[in-house]
Amino acid sequence: MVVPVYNEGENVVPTLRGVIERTHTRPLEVLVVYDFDADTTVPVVERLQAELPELRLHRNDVGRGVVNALKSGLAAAGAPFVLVTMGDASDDPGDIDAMYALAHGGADVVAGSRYVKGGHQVGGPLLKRTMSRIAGLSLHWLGGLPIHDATSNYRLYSKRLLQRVTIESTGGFELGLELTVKAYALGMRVAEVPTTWRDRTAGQSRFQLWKWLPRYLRWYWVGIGVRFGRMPG
Ligand SMILES: Nc1nc2c(ncn2[C@@H]2O[C@H](COP(=O)(O)OP(=O)(O)O)[C@@H](O)[C@H]2O)c(=O)[nH]1
Ligand SMILES: [Mg+2]
Repeated sequence: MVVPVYNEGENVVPTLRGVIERTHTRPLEVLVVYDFDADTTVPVVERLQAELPELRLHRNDVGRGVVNALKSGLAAAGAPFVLVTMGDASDDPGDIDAMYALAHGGADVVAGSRYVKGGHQVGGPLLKRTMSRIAGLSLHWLGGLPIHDATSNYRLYSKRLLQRVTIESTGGFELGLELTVKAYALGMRVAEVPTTWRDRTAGQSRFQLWKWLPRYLRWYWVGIGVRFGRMPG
């Protein structure tokens, strides 16, 4: 598992306990990916390691920012399947076993999906939520993507996929959309599990909607184009 963190401090504790205690897949390695040594999450994780040996601290060596943290973590992960989950307790760890079962059954991307029956999104800015929902549902109904939520970053990837594609994302969380669209374009299996995403209750979101929107749109149009025979450039 790869968990990006930016000054989460104690906030990260329920996430890390949750992903380790509520999943049954073993062996398990959880990489907590931070950008700089003074990050407040680091001492908290060091303390928790005594109790949860699955935890590893991984210093992002690609460059600051969440997309670099994710790239660094995905490259460092040695397992055949890698789950990305947020460090602010926004993802429900109770869904991981079901996601893993689908990946084990052959899916190369398993998305935690907020926009299907049984899935929910609680809190967060209205505009971001609305755009994310429209993107997910239109990629499904127009683009033929087999899942309904294209933009969540609560996703499980096969190492097979990660080794086959080169990550081009440079902004932020458009990475999840990029990998999903590329898997779809390559004819690899993309599956979903309903999930509930909850906005953080402590700390601040670092999501940059306007700055990252053009990068999301790039992958959005590639995804829509797959059905009409255009491959990602
Ligand atoms: N390493 C690293 N992690 C980050 C950075 N920005 C955000 N994160 C982490 O990514 C996760 C989700 O970030 P957040 O800002 O809450 O985005 P939101 O949930 O979309 O509002 C949290 O675990 C953050 O700590 C960053 O610049 N570097
Ligand atoms: Mg958040």
